Amino acid sequence: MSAFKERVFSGVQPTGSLHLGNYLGAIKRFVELQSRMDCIYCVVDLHALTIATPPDELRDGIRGVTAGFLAAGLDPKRSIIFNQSQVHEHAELAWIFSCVARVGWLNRMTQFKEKAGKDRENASAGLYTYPVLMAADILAYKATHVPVGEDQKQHLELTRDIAQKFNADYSASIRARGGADAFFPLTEPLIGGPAARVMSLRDGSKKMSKSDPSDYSRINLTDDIDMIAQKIKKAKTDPHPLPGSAKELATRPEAENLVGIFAALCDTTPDQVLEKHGGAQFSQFKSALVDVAVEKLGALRAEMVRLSNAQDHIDAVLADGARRARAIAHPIIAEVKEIVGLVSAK
Ligand code: AQP
Repeated sequence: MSAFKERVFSGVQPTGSLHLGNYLGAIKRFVELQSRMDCIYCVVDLHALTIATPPDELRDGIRGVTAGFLAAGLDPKRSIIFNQSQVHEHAELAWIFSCVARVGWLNRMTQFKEKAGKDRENASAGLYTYPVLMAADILAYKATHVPVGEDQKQHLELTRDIAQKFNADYSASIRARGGADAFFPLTEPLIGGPAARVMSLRDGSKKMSKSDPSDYSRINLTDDIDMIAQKIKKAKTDPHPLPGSAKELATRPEAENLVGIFAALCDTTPDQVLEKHGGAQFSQFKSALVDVAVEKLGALRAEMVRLSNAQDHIDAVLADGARRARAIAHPIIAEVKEIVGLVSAK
């Protein structure tokens, strides 16, 4: 049995508008977890600074993601909901971790390569060290479980590497304090289900993403019914009818994506979707998918719109969450400082 108390942590960047990939791959699963575990959900606004964002857009984005959390069903009484920059322990631990992580580890991060593109020399240093801050976000709470989409798997592995190296480098200091051998847990990623990687509606080989220049590549959680219907109807497909089993989707990325989205929205499996829709032409299947998407996302969108006029409420939720988050992170970081040999006022 692990010596660590089970605790969930995850974050979402306030860049651009939330989309179906963020919802099915992450936020919907946050909601499922809050009834069985202690959960901390963070709007990771410091991460958003890694790519230049106009200040007003960033402020709106922070409140917009918070509204998305609440509209999706996160309960601020049960879960801790806050924005990262209100808890300075994240940035403090990130610095200590940047002295634990190796440059060679960061050089292997594929997300940096994808986001920096060809102009790597001109990317911000923050974009390069982003996964170190992410490790600090998680370990500032000694979180044991992190629900994320598949794109974050490599960053979670780096978090485990940092925890392991910290535990090993400072093992004598950790033991001298009379605690367990390991100070940080080796956090488990919670990745899975039919929507662990929702793909672009325009190209089944690319993940659905906020930064895709084509708005038709994604369904935004703020899209209205007509827009959702239009985007699904225009989604790229192939000329064949749907097969009878999920195994037969392996070479058909666009079909696999739409079936996966259907399954995730209905809390079922791709095989069960195909039991009902196998043999259907895409025009028929897309109509059924529009009905499901509108039914499942309509109420969420309406609540997001309502909350967009409730800025004081959103800010109060974030302030209360930050206070509760700090109460957990502060003693952990104070102990880290002692372990590494920093002197603090008593
Ligand atoms: N397409 C996706 N399918 C499944 N899960 C996804 N996530 C993101 N895209 C998909 C998951 O959503 C959570 C929050 O993501 P984020 O905003 O923190 O970071 P991101 O991966 O950078 O999101 P985007 O939309 O792809 O933004 P850009 O375009 O800026 O790169 C994470 O758990 C992520 O796995």
